[in-house]
Amino acid sequence: MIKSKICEMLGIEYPIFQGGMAWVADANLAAAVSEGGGLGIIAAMNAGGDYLREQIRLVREKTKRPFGVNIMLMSPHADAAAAVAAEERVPVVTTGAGNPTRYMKMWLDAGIKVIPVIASVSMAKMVARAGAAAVIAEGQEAGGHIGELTTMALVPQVASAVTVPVIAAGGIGDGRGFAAALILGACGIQMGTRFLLAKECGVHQNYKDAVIRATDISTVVTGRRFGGNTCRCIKNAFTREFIRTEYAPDATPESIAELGAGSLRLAAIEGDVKRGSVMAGQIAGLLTREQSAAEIIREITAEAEELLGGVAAKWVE
Ligand code: TUI
Repeated sequence: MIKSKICEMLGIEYPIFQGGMAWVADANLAAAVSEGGGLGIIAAMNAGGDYLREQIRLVREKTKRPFGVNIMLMSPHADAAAAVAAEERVPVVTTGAGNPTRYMKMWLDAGIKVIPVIASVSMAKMVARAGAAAVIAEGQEAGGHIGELTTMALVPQVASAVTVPVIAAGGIGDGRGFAAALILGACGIQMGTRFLLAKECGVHQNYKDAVIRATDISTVVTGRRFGGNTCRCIKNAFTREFIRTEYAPDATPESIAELGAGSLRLAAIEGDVKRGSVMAGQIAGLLTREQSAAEIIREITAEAEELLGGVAAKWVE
């Protein structure tokens, strides 16, 4: 059994978080992951406060175990979602795609453990100073919105720079990645792409099939030219068109700002994996089948324990 200080802090069995994937991470998936002993996370995504409140109520009906809510800071409804998370006094808030410090006092006053996703040492230090309980260091192997650094380079630098626990994310899909993350100085992991293939994940079957078909070189990053909204997705007609448009000589940050609007919903809900945005991480090529969330958690923990052998004593209770 791999236990670490994050398990004790949050009251979870395994130090495994499920990424707060927009249009994917709903109460059903979050409850399955939490029931499986990890930390299930509901994505507030671009929805308003009412959607989030309903999902929180649903997850509480399905599990008595701890869960989290992810606030996507680029969302136009981030203020409303942040307020709902505080009102509902959810156990954990994770944040993504920005600087969460403006909300942190409100969450901390509500007794919430705040665990931001960060993509640099400076942001890790800033949120730790502001009272973060831990940080999720996410490398650019991850799917969706990403920073510049790789997991291999980011995790040890963050682990050396802050005293709060570090959760590694980006490119982790099995027990080898889990074990490697612990060796790099993390005390837990977050996975998104692997949980896309959880049986309890309600993303469209075409999306799951696209992840299963993916190879090591199937993903590409859109939005690199002007930065600000870099996003890793599986290559398709959508990404080809996006990249053609962003590298056109007359393109400007303003002219491409709206390019991705609605595209994730199109793939995740409608199942249009050609014209939609199929966000997934670079580890997609390793993944071959659907399993229950609990099986995923058990399997990668067993693999990591086997690999770590005696070294596991550092994490095992
Ligand atoms: O947030 C994510 N991944 C996401 S959010 C998302 S929703 C979306 N939909 C359409 C277009 C774009 C996004 C899809 N995937 N991951 C967490 C994450 N946060 N990765 C990187 C960061 C990050 C980057 C910069 C966190 C903080 C940060 O700070 C920069 C600053 O100075 O504000």
